[in-house]
Amino acid sequence: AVDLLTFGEALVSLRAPGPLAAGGALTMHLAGAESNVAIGLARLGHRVAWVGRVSEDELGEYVLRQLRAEGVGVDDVTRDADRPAGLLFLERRTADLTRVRYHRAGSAGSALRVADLRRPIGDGARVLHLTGITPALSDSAREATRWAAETGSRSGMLVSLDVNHRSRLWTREAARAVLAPLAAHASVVIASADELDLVGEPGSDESTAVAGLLARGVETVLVKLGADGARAYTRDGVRQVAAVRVTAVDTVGAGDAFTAGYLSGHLDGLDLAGRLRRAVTLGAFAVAGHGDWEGLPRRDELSLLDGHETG
Ligand code: CKP
Ligand code: MG
Repeated sequence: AVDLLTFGEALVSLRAPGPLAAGGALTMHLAGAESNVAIGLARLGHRVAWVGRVSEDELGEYVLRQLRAEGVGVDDVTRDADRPAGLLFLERRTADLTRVRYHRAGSAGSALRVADLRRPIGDGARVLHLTGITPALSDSAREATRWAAETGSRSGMLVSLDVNHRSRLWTREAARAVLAPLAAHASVVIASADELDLVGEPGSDESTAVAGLLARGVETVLVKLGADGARAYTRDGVRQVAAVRVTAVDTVGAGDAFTAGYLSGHLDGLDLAGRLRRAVTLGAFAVAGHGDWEGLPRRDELSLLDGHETG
């Protein structure tokens, strides 16, 4: 069994240097929150598998090549001959202001279904990582995510859920109706501060939302605060960690890097402080480089930012 299993939609991201409407050369990248997490862990030497549906054409081939090149297992990926690759056009205006346009409705990735997950989930994994993006893609992807969360937690995997609300895919109300029940199957819930009420009661503040999650059996709630670091809540209380200070050039992918760092620390048996330190370290690498995951460290590079102050 692998260390970490994750599934979702990997996208072909076309990045513009400035406003999309101004044209210019687009560069091609692999995107997708779950594949970002998978790559982050694979770079650190963990055994990782990603599952999803990719198009039968050269764009699907590109997605698989990138994942293989990063050491992510793709044995259970399904090639979908009937549907196109999901695309994302991204224009970056400042380091932390990006606009995305999806062309993913009806894509191969959105056709994910329970049958695609039976074998890999049956094979087991120490950690099963899900995001709130996948259930927004289609009815079958929503059912697949629900099934995976339930089956994974029942069979003793550590289930982690990154809320990752995408307002271009669904409303907060629609997301809450799906994600709040999903969170009850998770051991680790990861959210930015403005996403917390999507896994709790509408309008609930941080402490109420966290208390609700802990009462429903979640062990750790991680609240990402961007340049301010993160807070981790457990039954034992709350612990705050500062971000590692770097010059940010591109914040997309920071959340996925944070998640990869936290889960890597878990797999290595680190205590909460060590897991959080690795999480903010990977977050810093992600924002310091361009692209969602290209700048993420290999294991021998983890200490590169050690001299950088936090706070
Ligand atoms: O929350 P993050 O900035 O870490 O996530 C970025 C990813 O999957 C990006 O790769 C994009 O493709 C997406 O989130 C998405 O579907 O929006
Ligand atoms: Mg995110």
